[in-house]
Amino acid sequence: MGKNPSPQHFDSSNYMTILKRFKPFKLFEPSLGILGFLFIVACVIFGFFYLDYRSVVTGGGFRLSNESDSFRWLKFGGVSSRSESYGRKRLDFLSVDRDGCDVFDGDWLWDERYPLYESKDCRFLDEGFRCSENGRRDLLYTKWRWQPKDCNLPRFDGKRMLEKLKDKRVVFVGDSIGRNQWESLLCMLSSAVASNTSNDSICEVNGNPITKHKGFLVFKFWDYNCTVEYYRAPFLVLQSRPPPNSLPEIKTTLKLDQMDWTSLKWRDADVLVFNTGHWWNNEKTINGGCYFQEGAQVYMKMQVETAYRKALETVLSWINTEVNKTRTQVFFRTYAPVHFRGGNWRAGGNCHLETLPILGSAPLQSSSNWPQYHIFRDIISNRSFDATKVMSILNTTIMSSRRKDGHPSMYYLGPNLGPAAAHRQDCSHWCLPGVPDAWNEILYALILKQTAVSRTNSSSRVDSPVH
Ligand SMILES: *[C@@H]1O[C@H](CO)[C@@H](O)[C@H](O)[C@H]1NC(C)=O
Ligand SMILES: *[C@@H]1O[C@H](CO)[C@@H](O)[C@H](O)[C@H]1NC(C)=O
Ligand SMILES: *[C@@H]1O[C@H](CO)[C@@H](O)[C@H](O)[C@H]1NC(C)=O
Ligand SMILES: *[C@@H]1O[C@H](CO)[C@@H](O)[C@H](O)[C@H]1NC(C)=O
Ligand SMILES: *[C@@H]1O[C@H](CO)[C@@H](O)[C@H](O)[C@H]1NC(C)=O
Ligand SMILES: *[C@@H]1O[C@H](CO)[C@@H](O)[C@H](O)[C@H]1NC(C)=O
Ligand SMILES: *[C@@H]1O[C@H](CO)[C@@H](O)[C@H](O)[C@H]1NC(C)=O
Ligand SMILES: CC(=O)N[C@H]1CO[C@H](CO)[C@@H](O)[C@@H]1O
Repeated sequence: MGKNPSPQHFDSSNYMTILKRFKPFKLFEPSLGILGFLFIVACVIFGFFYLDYRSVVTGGGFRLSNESDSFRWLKFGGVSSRSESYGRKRLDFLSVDRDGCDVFDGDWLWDERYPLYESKDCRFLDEGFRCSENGRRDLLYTKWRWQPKDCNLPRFDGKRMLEKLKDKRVVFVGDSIGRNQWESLLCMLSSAVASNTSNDSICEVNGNPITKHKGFLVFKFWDYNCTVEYYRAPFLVLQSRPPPNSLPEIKTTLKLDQMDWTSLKWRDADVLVFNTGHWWNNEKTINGGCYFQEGAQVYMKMQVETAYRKALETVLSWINTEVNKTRTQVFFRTYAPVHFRGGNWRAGGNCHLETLPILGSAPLQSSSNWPQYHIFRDIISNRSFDATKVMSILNTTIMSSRRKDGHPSMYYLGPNLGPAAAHRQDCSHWCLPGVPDAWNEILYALILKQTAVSRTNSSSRVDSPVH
């Protein structure tokens, strides 16, 4: 494609002189003429395609900085079915109909403009997510952008998001993968206001440092009066002491019919992002003396899957009855897949040799690996309960399952402790910058979209202009 012959070599005067030189071949003259003409037409069409392709690539809110970018992009997106789908012009997600584009159906594309921030510039990150600082050498994993098949996401703009979130509370509730996503958003937003370092314009409202051991942390962007909060509630439902006179092996119980005790603190948030899943296994429950309880009854034999179902139903009906949908936008992020190869996390499973995502139509990891995802899908597909009325689903499981390259693997200890032993890898959390940034870019798009929809509906409400 780079050797595009320039059309002036084939202009008509050249063509005439060529014809004059080859007078003896008069017999072929008409066909030569037709051939020449066709060749010129082909060149012109080819030229148009080339230009059009560039305008497709540069249109729709995505501007690639220069030519080398688009070639690199081509190289990585070279599977033919993908090239076809990328030749089609996509609409902006914000301008298509509400159901016009499934942003979770797409592919990872190489993009030189990524990452959105560097971990060394972000003080909100746990050590465990700072992969490159902890010794991970390859940085390819920071360069992939999520591209939906049928539309373009808006490019993330931290200032614009903060303006939307002015005077608002954004709350993440869930396990440490939720924390992963929360820290990602803090970095994405803070890099937008990073020049205000003279005044500490972002801080934890109770003066707490970032540490894994705090049950909740509230960061405030002072210039926007916006807080971005994290509440640790890996099961979402309430874990507490067993009822009196319980069997001695019952150390704690999970009350499947009650929300986590912190729920009062975040019920009235403006944006709520839930996740759960990774703790719903025997290891983190029954094997540790944590049994399931409903009402006053503790079940000694209830399966984890059954308990998980019941807990999800509790969460959904709580959202349905307790959350003011006019005020609060609720998101539920689906299970984030793990990528242990050759065993689980205890049995020496690893992911440290993975440096590329699964691209294009390459086969995905079998989804039977994620019972948590399927149970969630089952529950929200209950017809008598319209989940979409209550919340938006951040359906990130499948897109993330392509990112076997995105985990800390051996690089979750601090820079001074060196890589962890090869049989002790973290293939559950995600390096930052990395995959959770893409979840947050989608969250950003959905928040902007929601505002756009409510603006078109209510004529009385005057929203701040969108830049
Ligand atoms: C093209 O982009 C690359 C990477 O983004 C950059 O290093 C290079 O300077 C750019 N070249 C031009 C001519 O803009
Ligand atoms: C999530 O996305 C996948 C892939 O696009 C799709 O097959 C699945 O139905 C979606 N699930 C939900 C709950 O939206
Ligand atoms: C900041 O936002 C909160 C709501 O989250 C609101 O109650 C409060 O009045 C706001 N403060 C200022 C100074 O605007
Ligand atoms: C820094 O803060 C001031 C006021 O607090 C604001 O006007 C300015 O836009 C901020 N700069 C950046 C880069 O966010
Ligand atoms: C729900 O929130 C809206 C907007 O904040 C408020 O006007 C309304 O009174 C609330 N409804 C209830 C039942 O609290
Ligand atoms: C579907 O939801 C309704 C109302 O929340 C509930 O009563 C019913 O048991 C659910 N059905 C299934 C199959 O889970
Ligand atoms: C918003 O408008 C859409 C169609 O324009 C309509 O279907 C929907 O019910 C409206 N929602 C509200 C809350 O008015
Ligand atoms: C001018 C200004 O934005 N001042 C803020 C500096 O940061 C503190 C909190 O650390 C705020 O209380 C001030 O309002």
